[in-house]
Amino acid sequence: MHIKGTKHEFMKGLHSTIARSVLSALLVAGYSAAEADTKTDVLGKAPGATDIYQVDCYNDDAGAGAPVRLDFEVEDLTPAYPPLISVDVVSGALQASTTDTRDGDRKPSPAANVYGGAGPYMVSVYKTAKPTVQPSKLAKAKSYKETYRLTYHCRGPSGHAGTIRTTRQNQ
Ligand SMILES: [Ca+2]
Repeated sequence: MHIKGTKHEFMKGLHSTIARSVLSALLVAGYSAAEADTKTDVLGKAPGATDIYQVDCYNDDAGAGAPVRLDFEVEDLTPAYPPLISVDVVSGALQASTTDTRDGDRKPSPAANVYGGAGPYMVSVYKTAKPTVQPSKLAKAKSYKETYRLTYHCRGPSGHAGTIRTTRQNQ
């Protein structure tokens, strides 16, 4: 059983390595980098500091068709402080979130998406604490200023769809 599990983990790792290689190739080709939008900003010291953006997707008539979903991820940028950075996206009854669990490693959180069509998508970026932090020390562990880069990407059936971002709250 143990060997089987290890093999499974290995295959999972291999698949994600392949996925990363494909993504890198696309980035080198200027595909994803040119079409995804980013927003770099700061969350203040308050433990509950939250930045909220509204993202609306639309058919920009560039061939991708009507928008079907929003892809998103967040990267916790240096300097490395105790809080983790999470992003939560809601569109109607649909919701998804992702967290960058390693600060300053130049890698974003796992990508996530919400299939909310044109939206609007309410995108909240906020601080979370590592799971090992005791509840009584939660506020203190989150009371650091953090810099992040949010990446978001409206997509239609055939690729990039038009994207509009509006800041709703900046803390
Ligand atoms: Ca990271």
